[in-house]
Amino acid sequence: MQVHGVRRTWWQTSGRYWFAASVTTTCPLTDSPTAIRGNGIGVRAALGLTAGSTRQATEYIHVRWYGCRYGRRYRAICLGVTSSIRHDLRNLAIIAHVDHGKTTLVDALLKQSHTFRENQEVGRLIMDRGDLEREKGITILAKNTAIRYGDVWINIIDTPGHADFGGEVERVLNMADGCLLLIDAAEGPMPQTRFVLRKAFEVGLRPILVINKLDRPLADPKKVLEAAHDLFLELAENADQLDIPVIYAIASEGKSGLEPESMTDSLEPLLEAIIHHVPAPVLEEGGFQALVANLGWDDYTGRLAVGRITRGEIRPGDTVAVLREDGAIRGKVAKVMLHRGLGMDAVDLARAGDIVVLTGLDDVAIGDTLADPDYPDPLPRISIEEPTVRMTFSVNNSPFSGREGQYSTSRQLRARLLRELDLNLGLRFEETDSADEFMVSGRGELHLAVLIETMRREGYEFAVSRPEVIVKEVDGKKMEPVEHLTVDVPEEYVGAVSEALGKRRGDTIGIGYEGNARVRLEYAIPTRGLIGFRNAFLTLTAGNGVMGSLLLGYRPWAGELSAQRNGVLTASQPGVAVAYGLANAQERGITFIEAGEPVYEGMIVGLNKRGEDIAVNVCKEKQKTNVRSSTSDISVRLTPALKMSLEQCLDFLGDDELLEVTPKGIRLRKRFLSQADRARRRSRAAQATSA
Ligand SMILES: Nc1nc2c(ncn2[C@@H]2O[C@H](COP(=O)(O)OP(=O)(O)OP(=O)(O)O)[C@@H](O)[C@H]2O)c(=O)[nH]1
Ligand SMILES: [Mg+2]
Repeated sequence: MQVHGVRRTWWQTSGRYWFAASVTTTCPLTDSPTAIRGNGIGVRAALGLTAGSTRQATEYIHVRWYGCRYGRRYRAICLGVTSSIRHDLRNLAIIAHVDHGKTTLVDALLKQSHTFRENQEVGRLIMDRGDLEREKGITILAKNTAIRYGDVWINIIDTPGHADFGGEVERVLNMADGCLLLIDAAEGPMPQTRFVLRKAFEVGLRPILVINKLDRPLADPKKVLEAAHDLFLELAENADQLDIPVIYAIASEGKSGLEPESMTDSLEPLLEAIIHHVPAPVLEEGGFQALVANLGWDDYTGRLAVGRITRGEIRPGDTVAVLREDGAIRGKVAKVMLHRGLGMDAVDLARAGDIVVLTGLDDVAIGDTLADPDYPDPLPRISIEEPTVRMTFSVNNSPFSGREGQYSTSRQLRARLLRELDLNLGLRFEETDSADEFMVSGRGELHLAVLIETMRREGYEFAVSRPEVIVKEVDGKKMEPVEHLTVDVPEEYVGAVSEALGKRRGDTIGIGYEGNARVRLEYAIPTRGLIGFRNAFLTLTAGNGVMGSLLLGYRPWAGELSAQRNGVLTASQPGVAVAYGLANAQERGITFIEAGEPVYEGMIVGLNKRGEDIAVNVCKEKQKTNVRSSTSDISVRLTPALKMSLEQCLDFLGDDELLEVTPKGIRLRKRFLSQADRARRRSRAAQATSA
């Protein structure tokens, strides 16, 4: 029989298994949707199923439960019957705000499922394999793994929690049937908790709530549970989603429990909850169909396409239709692989429900449907929220161009950016009037900074402009993105943080005392005002604050922000910086370069104490005289240069400035390098405004 649009829920009560689904077909046994009162046995009897236990019988029944428990009674409508359930499989996504412990929990699950040899040294945050992920200690890309628990393979998708990588979460949720929503027991729900929960509900998932980090001194699991319930009430799209299983955990120690007071030394309670609450996939029959949710690369086999099979089955050698945005093509599958632990195993057959990795399909993009050529039914493409921040990527035209990078031409830069679009769904690319400059938009500064750093390490050199928010015009009105910012700080920093946010045009929308002398402030603030705020916030709170933000939408332009930065010191001529020249520059402000570094005219070498830009000669040597004075031999004492990270440099950039990025390093510079050029531009701009 044909079953469309199945949403399934399994749960267990009093030792019985229940299965619910909303299906838009008629039950062939009853001929029409039938209201059935009673427990599983009643359901079975009403459908005329006689043999087997409750569990076996209900496997075959699609029912839509409406209402809820009345003591131990249930109400349900039977909507359809299907052939089989994949009891051997669960597909699970792990979602949360940044740093609430997702990857640490996956570590513990991998270790406790004996994925590694007894004495194998595997380290921490095993899934964060990217160099940048390891350096920054955050997850950037969503990744799959699979563990075995009893007879069941649990496919786990670890997702990033940082708001800038929200696109990754949206991309992979359609592979899962259920999710773990982690919340830090001390911090409680944060903005990204709301975002990911909303996304999970949108695709119909019923989360298991995991209150993690119970060992933290400020942990208050009761309060966090209440806050989580409020969030569920606010966001749930149907009553089913309010029936929340809760597990308490200390991911870093691999412990979990049903109550904070009864923690066990293993993740068994969590694994049991996964088995019972995450719906087992339905083995849907029919022509093969899978949505490509990820792409990978293997040096031996080439392009890897990753996706969940929604219908039918696939074997090596099968021909599939690749339903692309611009039409269908055909491809032959070489290898069929399934995730097993951290690796993949080649198999002879994969069936509906499996998250499969296919090789042999070269022309495939994320969002394409792979289908049986005889039944080429496309699945909806993955939709991703729009970017809010953009910057230009241009060919490096500084005097040092071509010296430090392997790839520096406009053609190479363009090809690399276009390649990125295949994988990085939250990113947009536009040509500009200049052939040497491209506009790249992303979900936030960090999203773009990660791309810049990745390209730099691959050998590219280029220049980027200051990140700016994407402004829209609606009914002739200028609108800008505004975010809901939540900051959690110790009381003594509230004054400084509110002042800084006020200057950035933040409007307070809430304030709450959290206990333990901590305060939670909530603001509506233009995304513009948040650019560069993360660094300022770390300094203001001496690293004791937590912040997170979530896009609220577009609101009318809030007006200009007051100037955030002083003028800069630029090099007045090319050469090599020397101590004497730098010492002179340090009388004017803070310097960014050390003696011995080559400079060019227009390169930014420091920050002025005052508002205007000035040119300084950092290459100037002390006049040599024949007269030896008592002080001439005393070497100049220099304050060490202030070295800024890539993200700090992006925050620092002014409108008329660029960041030169090469595999060897990064340099701040003026867009127009010669002083004469800049003076001419300034006077032209002044004329234009006065005209
Ligand atoms: N005290 C305590 N710390 C924990 C626990 N679980 C994780 N952590 C710590 O929290 C930090 C963040 O953990 P991750 O697992 O990287 O968090 P994440 O949710 O994967 O973070 P993103 O992927 O960047 O969103 C790490 O320093 C962990 O050691 C826990 O149960 N207790
Ligand atoms: Mg992580």
